[in-house]
Amino acid sequence: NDAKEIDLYAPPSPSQGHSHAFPLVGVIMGSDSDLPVMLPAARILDRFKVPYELTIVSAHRTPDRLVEYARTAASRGMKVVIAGAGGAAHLPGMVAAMTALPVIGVPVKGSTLDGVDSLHSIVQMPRGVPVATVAINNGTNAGLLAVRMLAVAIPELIISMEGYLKSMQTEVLAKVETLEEV
Ligand code: RP5
Repeated sequence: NDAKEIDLYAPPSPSQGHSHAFPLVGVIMGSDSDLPVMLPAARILDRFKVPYELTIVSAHRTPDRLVEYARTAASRGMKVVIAGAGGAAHLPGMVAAMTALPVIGVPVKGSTLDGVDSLHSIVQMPRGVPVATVAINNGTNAGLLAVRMLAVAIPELIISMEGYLKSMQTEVLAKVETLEEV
């Protein structure tokens, strides 16, 4: 399936697989074990036809790669970084410390502490260095928030997002009808 096709260890800007040559969004994660949570963010970007790259950047295991990634993200043309991490989740905050781009943090639920450790690590940023934090394991909302950020400068994305909201509404109302028939 999808998880197996992606080369998460590929260099930061390959023009192959799930990474576009000129990504507007960087989707990064601390470990390949975060992939099931981060893949929905990528799927949302696919849906809105937003070019992105997907890769591993570990704050603790690859600190030099983290610095390189964060310091060059803006000059490489990226507009938003989505960063997911579990446990002592320092990745989103450290990226935010080294780039002026908006950073969206995804707390990943680990095998212990239910992801609250990660949530607190990401959301409790010091004054001056914000990270927009979504709910635990909510890669989908991270993708949607990135699209909304890009939509500020890309009017077509506003139209697409309005369509997305409408389709959700239609879906829920169809369920309401089904339930009423029970
Ligand atoms: C974090 O440690 C990663 O983001 C991951 O959520 C967690 C565990 O990593 P693995 O031990 O599964 O590689 O850095």
